[in-house]
Amino acid sequence: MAEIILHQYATSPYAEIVRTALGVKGLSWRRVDQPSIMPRPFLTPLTGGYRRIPVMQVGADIYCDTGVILREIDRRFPDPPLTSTYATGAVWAMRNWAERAWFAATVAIVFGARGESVPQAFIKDREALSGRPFDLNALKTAAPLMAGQWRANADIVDSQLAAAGPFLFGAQATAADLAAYLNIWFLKGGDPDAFARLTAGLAHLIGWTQRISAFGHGNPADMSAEAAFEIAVRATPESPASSVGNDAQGLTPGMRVSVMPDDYGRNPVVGEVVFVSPQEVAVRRQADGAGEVVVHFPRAGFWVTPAA
Ligand SMILES: N[C@@H](CCC(=O)N[C@@H](CS)C(=O)NCC(=O)O)C(=O)O
Repeated sequence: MAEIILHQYATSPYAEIVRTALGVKGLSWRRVDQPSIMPRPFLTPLTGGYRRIPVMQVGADIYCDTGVILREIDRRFPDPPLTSTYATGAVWAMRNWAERAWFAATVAIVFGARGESVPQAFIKDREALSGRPFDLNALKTAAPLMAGQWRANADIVDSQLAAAGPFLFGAQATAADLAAYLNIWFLKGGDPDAFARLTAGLAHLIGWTQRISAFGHGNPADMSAEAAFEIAVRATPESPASSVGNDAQGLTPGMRVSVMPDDYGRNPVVGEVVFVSPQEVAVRRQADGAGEVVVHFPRAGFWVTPAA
């Protein structure tokens, strides 16, 4: 089986979700360090324009967003599972909440605390990504309000752990645990004082944090971006599974569509649908210099529109 290649950078909190998933599974994988700002000349041609991190590559199949990456890792390596037999839907719902609603509070606190030390090039890059100015004063004003939000969200996790622990849905870590941990990892690294203050007294959450970090990252081996690109050049995309019918938007294989995130970094990726289900859409496209690739996206949080 082709190996897992993760395009990432060390300080990316979303990449930490995937690195930890690979740790939960005890997998060997290839780590490609990408710059934390654009350009990414050996990655963008493979995604077709999607610009966020992490991106997972398996041969000529490219997976964008942790939503589809976690599902795909679980499909390929089901043991131990990243879902729970009695709460599968709740696992994914909690994942979506943790990586969006809760993370918005985490980002505001961290950048409010560290804004002055953020390099100009990074600020310019993220302004282009979000389409909004990086307003340090607004972040500083928001930080105390967001502290209340952060604690409310952490308390949800703590109470769920008290009821169902040692992990959020029982004996094993799921996608929900990993996405919730994103907020812990980023706040702890970005503003340790706020982390100590906002987790004080949440004994279940603190114990759980240690259990998750103990999973580690599996066995990564470094690979250059050029070498990963060469792998895509030589590989053929895997044959897609059969699509699930009755799509909400009437999508079927063969349609030409454009896919983009609905929140930020709305760079459209255009291709021909090869697989569609309520949770995934995959499109075939010609990658500049790498031939045919198939790019996979989650449905939740992504817009699919007809393309010319
Ligand atoms: N919902 C996405 C969010 C990914 C995301 O926002 N990643 C950040 C880095 S942690 C990013 O891409 N920032 C801009 C960049 O690195 O280009 C996911 O789950 O993968």
